Amino acid sequence: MLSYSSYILVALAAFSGTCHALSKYPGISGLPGIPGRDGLKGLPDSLASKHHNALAHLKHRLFQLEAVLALNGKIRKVGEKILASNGKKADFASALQSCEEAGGTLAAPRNEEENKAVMDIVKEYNQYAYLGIRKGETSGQVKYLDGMPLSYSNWHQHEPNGKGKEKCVEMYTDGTWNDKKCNMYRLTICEF
Ligand code: MMA
Ligand code: CA
Repeated sequence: MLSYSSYILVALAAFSGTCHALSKYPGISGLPGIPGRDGLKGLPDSLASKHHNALAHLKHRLFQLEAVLALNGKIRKVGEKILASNGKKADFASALQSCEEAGGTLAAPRNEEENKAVMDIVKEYNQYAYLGIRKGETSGQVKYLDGMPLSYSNWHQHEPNGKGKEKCVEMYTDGTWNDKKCNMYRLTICEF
């Protein structure tokens, strides 16, 4: 299933006409991976400036849309991340699946600012949430979903304490973390 963000990327890629160049140039439009005027090498000036204008227009429109979504409390922006919840409680696997189907993944705070942003959503729904963090199958080491070791944590006092039994991680309403069984119903919060 293609997510909305995939459609936008495909549209931008198709429009710029230089798909292979998407990651090569810094992009004066301010959108990472979208070529700026200098990235449109080989195109006639008239076409390149049209593309440049169109990208500037798209960037402005995206800025407006993000502002509307933030105003309506649908998204929360923190650094480069966008956080959002569907308001649903689910077990870990189902929560992760929902996030991935939307083109994101379960939120995993990498620093205090991100942890606070996730906590704000937890507080808004007054529901504990699963984080995009779990213990390795055999090692029991706590990792991000891509297998990398944790670089930031905010464990509640005396956590993690679940040994082999608690392989997932939930966030409490005070923003602290608890290792927890993966088959509970917890709020789904995704990052994009
Ligand atoms: C529960 C469970 C654990 C947590 C303790 C804290 C009794 O177990 O949520 O994961 O560590 O509470 O008291
Ligand atoms: Ca625990």
